Amino acid sequence: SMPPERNSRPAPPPGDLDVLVVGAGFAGLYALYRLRETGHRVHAVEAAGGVGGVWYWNRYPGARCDIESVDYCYSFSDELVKEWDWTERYPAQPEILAYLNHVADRFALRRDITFDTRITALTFDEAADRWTARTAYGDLVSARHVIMATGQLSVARLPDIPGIDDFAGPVHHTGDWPHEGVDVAGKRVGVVGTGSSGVQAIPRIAEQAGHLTVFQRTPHYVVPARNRPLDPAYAAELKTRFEEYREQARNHPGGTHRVLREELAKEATPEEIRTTLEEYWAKGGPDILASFKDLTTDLEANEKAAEFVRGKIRELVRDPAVAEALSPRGYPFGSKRLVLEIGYYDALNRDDVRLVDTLAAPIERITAEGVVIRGTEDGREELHELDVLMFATGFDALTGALLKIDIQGRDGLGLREKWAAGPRTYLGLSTHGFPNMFFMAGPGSPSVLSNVVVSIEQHVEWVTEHIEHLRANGLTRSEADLDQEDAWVEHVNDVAAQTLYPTGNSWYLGANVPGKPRVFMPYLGGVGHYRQVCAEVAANGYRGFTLS
Ligand code: FAD
Ligand code: N01
Repeated sequence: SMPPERNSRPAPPPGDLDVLVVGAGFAGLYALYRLRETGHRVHAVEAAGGVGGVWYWNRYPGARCDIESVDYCYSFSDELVKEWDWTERYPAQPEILAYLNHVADRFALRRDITFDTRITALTFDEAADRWTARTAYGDLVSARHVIMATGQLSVARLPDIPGIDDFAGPVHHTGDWPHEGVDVAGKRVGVVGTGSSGVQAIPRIAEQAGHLTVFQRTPHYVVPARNRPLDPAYAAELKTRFEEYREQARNHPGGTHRVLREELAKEATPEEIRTTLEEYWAKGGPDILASFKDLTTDLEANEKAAEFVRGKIRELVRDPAVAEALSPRGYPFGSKRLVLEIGYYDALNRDDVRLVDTLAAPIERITAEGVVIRGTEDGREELHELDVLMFATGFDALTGALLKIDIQGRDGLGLREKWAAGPRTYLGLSTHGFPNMFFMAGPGSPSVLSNVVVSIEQHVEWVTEHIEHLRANGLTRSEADLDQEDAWVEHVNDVAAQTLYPTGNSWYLGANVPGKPRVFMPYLGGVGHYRQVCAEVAANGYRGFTLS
C-alpha cells in the first residue's frame, strides 16, 4: 500500500508549458488569467493549499491592509469591479482572501493551479531556451518563460534567539498563522515584534488573553488607521467612473490617490505644522507622510513630524514611562514603513498588558517557561513566564522567496551567487544571465513602496505584451543587457539616496536579516514615472533587452 504522504500528494503540474507562474497571490492569479486569455499554455504552482498569497498566510487576528480597499483591488475586469462590494476602508484579511477566492472562481483559474507544491529549483536550458522547474516532489516542468510571482513578504522569519525551540507552549509567526486560529483565552501570551503585524495583532490578543507581554525592540512610528465601514453611496459612485479613477492611480507616484502637498515643513510655522498634522491624524491612514513635501527628504523637517507623533503618544498613553518607551527616536519618520493602528495605544493602557523594552533590556534567550531578558545596566536576568509565544518579527523581504529557490541561469550562473551583494535587475523585471525569467513587483521596481496591486497589474500587463511580442516575431529568448542593468541599479540607488529612506534600519534595506547585504531594494522613482519608463522601453523595441 502507498505511504500516507503519497496519498495526499497533489497531482503533478503539466510537464510542458509556454509559461510557468510561480505563486498564486495577487500577481500569480492575474498573470495566469492574462496569459491564458492570450492563448498561452500557462500553469501556476503554489506552495500554499489555496490562492491568496499574503492573504492566505497572514491569518493573525487584526490582519488587514493599509491601502484603501477601493485602491487595493484589481481593475482589469469591469464586471469584477461592478460585482464586488468592499465593506471597509481597510478590509480585514478574511475579506481580501474571499475576494481573491472569488477572482479564482469567477475566472476559473483553479483548474490551472497546482497547490501544496513548492518549486525548489529552476534551471535554464541554453540549447532549448527553456526553463526546467523542479517541484519539492521531484516532478519536472519545462516552460519557455517563468514568471516569479513569489511575493515580497512571503518568507516569514523567526529570529535567531537562542532556545527558541525549547519553549514548552505553542509558538506561532504572524506570517504563517494556523487556519484554525490560536486559542489565547485566559492565557499568558507574549508577542515579539511591534511592526505592522504586531501592532495589528496586539489589541485583538489583549482582548482575549489573560495577560499579554509585548516585547518591543525599536519603537515604530504608529499612527491611527481610522478604519470605518465603506460608505456604500461613495463606493457605488466610484464604480461609475472606476477606470478613470484607477487611471489616476496608475500615474500617481504611489499608485494611490494620496494628495501630495507642495508645502515644506521647513518653511511652515509651528502653528501651520500642528494644524496640518492634526488634520491628518484625525483623518487617519498613511497619507500623513505626504502632508509636507520635505518629510521624506529633509531631516529637520522630518523631525517636526516625528516630534508631533511623540506628542500624540504622550497624550494617548497613560504611563509616562511606557509613553517614552513607545516613542521612536534616532531614525526618520516614514523611513521604516508607517504602522497604522486600531486600538494599539488603548491596549497598552490596559492593566493586563505589559510593554517590555528590549532595547533597554535585550531578549537573552527563550526557555521552556518563557522569555528571558537581561538588564543592560544591572545585567540582571528576568524571566517572563508565558503559555503562548507569538512572533511578529517580519520577513526575509523582496529577495527571500527568490533566493530560497535554487535558480541556475546561463553558463551555470546561480542567482544566489549573482545577487550575493544585493539584487541586481533591469527595471526590476529581469536580470542578466537569466533569460525568459520575469519578476513581479520585486526588487528594483516600485513594489512595496506603492499600492502593490497597481504595480502588479502593470508588471503582468507589460510581461504579457512582451511575451506576445516574442511569440509574434518567432523569438525564443529575451535577456536583459548587463550595461542597462548596471545603469538601472545605479539609478535605483541614486533615487533612494536623495531621500531619508536609506537612513532607517528597515526591511527595505534588508536590515532586519542578519548578514543580508544592505541595499535599498524598492525603486522610489514613482509608479507613474516607472510605468512610463517601461512603456518607452517596449515602444523602442525592448531597448536594453537582447531578443533572439
Ligand atoms: P504574495 O501574496 O506574497 O504571493 C506569493 C505566493 O507565492 C505565496 O502564496 C507563496 O506561497 C508562493 N510562493 C513563494 N515561493 C514559492 C515557491 N518556491 N513555490 C511555490 N509557491 C511559492 N501591500 C499593499 O500595497 N497594501 C497593503 O495594504 C498591504 N498589506 C499587507 C499586509 C500584510 C500582512 C503583508 C504581509 C503584506 C502586505 N502588503 C500590502 C504587501 C503584499 O505583499 C502585496 O500587497 C501583495 O499581496 C503581493 O502579492 P504577490 O502575489 O506579489 O505575492
Ligand atoms: O514585520 P516588520 P511586520 N528580537 O519587519 C521585531 C507589511 N504589512 O510583519 O524594528 C526582537 O515590520 C522588529 O524590531 P526592529 C508592511 O509592509 C502590512 O510587522 O527590528 N525583536 C519589529 O518590531 C510591513 O512593513 C500590514 O528593532 C525583533 C518586528 O519584529 C511588512 O509587512 C500588516 C527581532 C518586525 O517588524 C512587515 O511587517 C502587516 C528580534 N530578534 C504587515 N527580529 C498592513 O497593511 C525582529 N524583531 C497594515
